[in-house]
Amino acid sequence: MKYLMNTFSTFAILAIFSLYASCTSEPPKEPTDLTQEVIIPKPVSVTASGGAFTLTETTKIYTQSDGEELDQIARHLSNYLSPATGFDLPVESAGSESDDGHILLQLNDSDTELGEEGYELNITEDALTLAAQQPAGLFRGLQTIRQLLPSGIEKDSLQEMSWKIATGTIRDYPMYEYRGAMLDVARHFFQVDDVKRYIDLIAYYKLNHLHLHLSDDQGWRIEIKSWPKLAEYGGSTQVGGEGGGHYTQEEYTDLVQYAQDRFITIVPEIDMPGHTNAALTSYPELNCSGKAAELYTGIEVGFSTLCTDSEVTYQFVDDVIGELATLTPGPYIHIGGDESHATPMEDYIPFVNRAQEIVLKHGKQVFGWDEIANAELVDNAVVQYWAEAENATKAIEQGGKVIMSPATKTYLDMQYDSTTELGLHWAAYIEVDSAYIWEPTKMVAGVDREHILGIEAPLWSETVTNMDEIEYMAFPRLIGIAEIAWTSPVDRQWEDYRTRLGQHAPYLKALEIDYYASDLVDWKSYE
Ligand code: IFG
Repeated sequence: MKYLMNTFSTFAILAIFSLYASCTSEPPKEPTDLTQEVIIPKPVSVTASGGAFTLTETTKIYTQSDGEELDQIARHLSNYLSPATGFDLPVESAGSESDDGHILLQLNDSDTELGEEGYELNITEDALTLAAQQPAGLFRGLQTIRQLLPSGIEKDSLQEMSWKIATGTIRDYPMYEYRGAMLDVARHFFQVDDVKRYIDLIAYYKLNHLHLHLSDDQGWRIEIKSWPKLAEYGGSTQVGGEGGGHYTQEEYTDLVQYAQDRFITIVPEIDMPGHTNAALTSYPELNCSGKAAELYTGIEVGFSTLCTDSEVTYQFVDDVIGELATLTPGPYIHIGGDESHATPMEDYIPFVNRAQEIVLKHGKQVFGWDEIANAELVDNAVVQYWAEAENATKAIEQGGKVIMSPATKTYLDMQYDSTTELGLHWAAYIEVDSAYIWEPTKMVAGVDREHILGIEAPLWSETVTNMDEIEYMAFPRLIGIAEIAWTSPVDRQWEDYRTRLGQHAPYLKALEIDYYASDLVDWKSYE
């Protein structure tokens, strides 16, 4: 009997295993209809021609126009493809030869509809041609190629499978020129490699700005050579009191370059005059009392202020912005300006006016949270709407542009629902549908399409301490916000998006993104 039971249980185990194996690794379907492929953000237009292009070890990547930038983009493509395929695809300048099965990257400056970041992908059974007006458009097109290949392409180990892409044409370009994410590295500090991982992930969804919240009450995170104690002492702790840290100027430069190589612009923020306790602990002379503040590891806001009637403060602002501007090729310096509850408005306004002039003096454009619209905005100022609609209105009345970051829709530190262990809910609980079902031009009366430079999703880190937690809070909501920033509202419907997001799950798994598997989505469990 015992033997019989052993035989039965062995059989049962084998049966269960083979059932499990069949439902988790269903062979990838032959891609034949390009219009059925899931691409997020959703492209402008897709037409199918019913065949399939096959990537093989003999595929070559050609660049039509000479230039280091195209070669670098082609090498990105080769690097994206090699771990899972095992192919080491060469990059060559295109000549007359057109060997079958090749990939061609070309710039076409007459296709003006594509703009700075648009691209056209023509796929036949013999060749895959990616054309753009600008190099950034080629890089955005690479992300689409990645999503057209089987999800195994994102695995970092060799996958024995065929690599087919459905044939047809994709023509695509973004709605908004500013499509961003913000990472708060002040409440909790994140190492360079974590920030690079975040850059990799936002690049995959065609975002093009990363705003780094580099200073706050709990930490100063960027080396300033003329005020060394800011990072050394002001960066020595974080929320909760364990850990801390800062980026040396060399590390910051490395991050800027890493982002730039992915056509992502870094927007550095030094929050002031409020949210400055870390600076106030580092230098007594920055405090009106002349006495240094204590390090702070809690999560209250609105209790700190620079001493706005002391000239030392403006020397400090000038030195900090000057060093940061030198390190930042992007056009913006973000001066914060939020929640300055300890700064009387009659002091706040002249401070912000002077801080703006300092940014201009160092050749940069002013960027700030919506409260700075209470000051006199300088030309080309960008105001980040997060909470007060009247501030957004004041901004456009002064000719400013607005970045839409409504806390009730885009704050990735908001809990998904009351059971989410991480995050806050002062603005709202934000489930995956709520983060998608909104329209930037309908958030503030009078703030219309022509006033909106773009969209940005901030992730505040009071309760977020590591990369897994960053990914859990950011994904999948950031994917939907990336689509809102890229895709026209006429092409965005929740039911269509939730279906595509569910089918996109194998790519999230292959990328090892620690995403929140919302019950609102039918997450596909096999490729
Ligand atoms: N508001 C504060 C942030 C952060 C956030 C957490 C802004 C502009 C609440 N300011 O959002 O520093 O504490 O959700």
